[in-house]
Amino acid sequence: MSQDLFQAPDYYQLDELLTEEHILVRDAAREWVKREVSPIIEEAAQNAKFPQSIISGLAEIGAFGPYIPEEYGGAGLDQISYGLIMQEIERGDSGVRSTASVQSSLVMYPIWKYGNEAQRQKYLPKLASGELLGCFGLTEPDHGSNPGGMTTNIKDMGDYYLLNGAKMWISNAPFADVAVVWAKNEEGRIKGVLVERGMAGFSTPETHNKWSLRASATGELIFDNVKIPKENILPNKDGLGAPLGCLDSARYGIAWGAIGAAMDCYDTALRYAKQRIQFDKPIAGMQLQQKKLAEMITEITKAQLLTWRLGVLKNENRATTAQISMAKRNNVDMAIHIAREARQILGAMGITGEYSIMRHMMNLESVITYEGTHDIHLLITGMDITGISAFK
Ligand code: TGC
Ligand code: FAD
Repeated sequence: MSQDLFQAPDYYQLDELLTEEHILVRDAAREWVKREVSPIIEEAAQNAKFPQSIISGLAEIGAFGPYIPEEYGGAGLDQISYGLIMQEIERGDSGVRSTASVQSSLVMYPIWKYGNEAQRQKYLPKLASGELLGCFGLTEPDHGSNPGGMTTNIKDMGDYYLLNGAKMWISNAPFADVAVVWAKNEEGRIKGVLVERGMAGFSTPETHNKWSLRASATGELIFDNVKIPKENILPNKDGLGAPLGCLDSARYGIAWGAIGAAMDCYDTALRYAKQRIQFDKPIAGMQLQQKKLAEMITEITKAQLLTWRLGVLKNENRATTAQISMAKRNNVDMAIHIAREARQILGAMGITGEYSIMRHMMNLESVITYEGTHDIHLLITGMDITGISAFK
């Protein structure tokens, strides 16, 4: 990839809405991405290889459990800082942000919120430092948008549970040390189960041939009569609301992350358009290209405002699931449109790995599908404003 010359757009001077701490945290993540992610990410994506070397750096910038209390190894930051870290990481690559999202919101969050003190002490500090990596198993081969239909199950055997079933499309699965797995008990109630690598009957085959999120490892979780010690069940919440509560936190991070990908595409296209001469003048001077660039910065600015406000509500514990859905849906859609327009501004160069745009565009095809598809988030808004569910 060519040198990372990224300059973050801030058209409405939104930095003035941030605290000194927010800016410090954001700038540390921004510098780290420039130094450690940009130089290696294109090759990692081309080779479909997760760059393990960045794990310790992610931990150092506080990307593993930004809002988890410091007593458990987290960074003890607020929700806007968490969002800004996700924005900066996804500016580098959505797959790297995926690793951080899963670790923080889908593994550390449920252990912190639904686990007991022994589980928190055992796992959280090691997850925060990157010594342990985690994954989150909700989706199954036959249950994607409808996780409530899951068939993965636990059976009480007296001294232990027996876990059977399979999960699919699981980020970080191939190398995760611990999996937070959602399974039904004999009463049909969904429970959180902590499954550790090495347990007999547990395997994590990698999913190959992806054109998207190539720098993130995706895999299956297969449970064939896995003996689960009783102390590995999350005791403090069950039902579908438990995994959906984790998704609220991860979707919030994705809303911020998508802005990062969009900012990178816009910034790259703007710089290219100013330098690329056709018909004896920079293409940035052509009305059609200005329309694209002007619409991009407008959409980025609207998303920045929406998401900052959501962060304020989240800090006050007032952000609703439907508000988070709206931001995830809007921002990912905004980013994917910007990636497509930016790609066109670069002409043929836009399809190469010399620039980040095509990689962002392909990554965003996963981001618009995972953590609830574009359609599902629209239906969540529809249900919220009408009071009628259109899912079933
Ligand atoms: P429904 O009847 O609406 O709800 C069931 C129960 O859950 C409660 N609830 C929530 N609780 C907490 N937080 C939320 N966000 C909640 N949403 C709903 C609800 O109140 C109810 O509670 P109770 O006590 O009455 O039982 O459920 P439904 O079966 O109709 O489905 C609703 C639907 C479709 C919105 C939901 O299932 C959904 O969001 N589907 C999308 C699935 C999804 O997002 N999967 C993501 C998998 S993880 C992933 O993709 C990680 S990628 C990570 C990365 O790499 O970055
Ligand atoms: P389906 O649910 O089969 O949907 C197919 C289409 O039907 C979609 O367009 C959808 O919008 C539409 N549709 C479905 N239901 C309705 C409805 N009621 N009304 C209208 N339209 C509907 N999952 C995890 O648990 N953990 C992970 O770490 C994880 N990581 C992922 C990483 C990647 C790279 C990808 C691609 C996926 C990952 N997922 C993960 C899975 C992801 O959450 C699911 O793919 C997603 O929830 C959609 O499920 P599905 O693919 O089975 O699509």
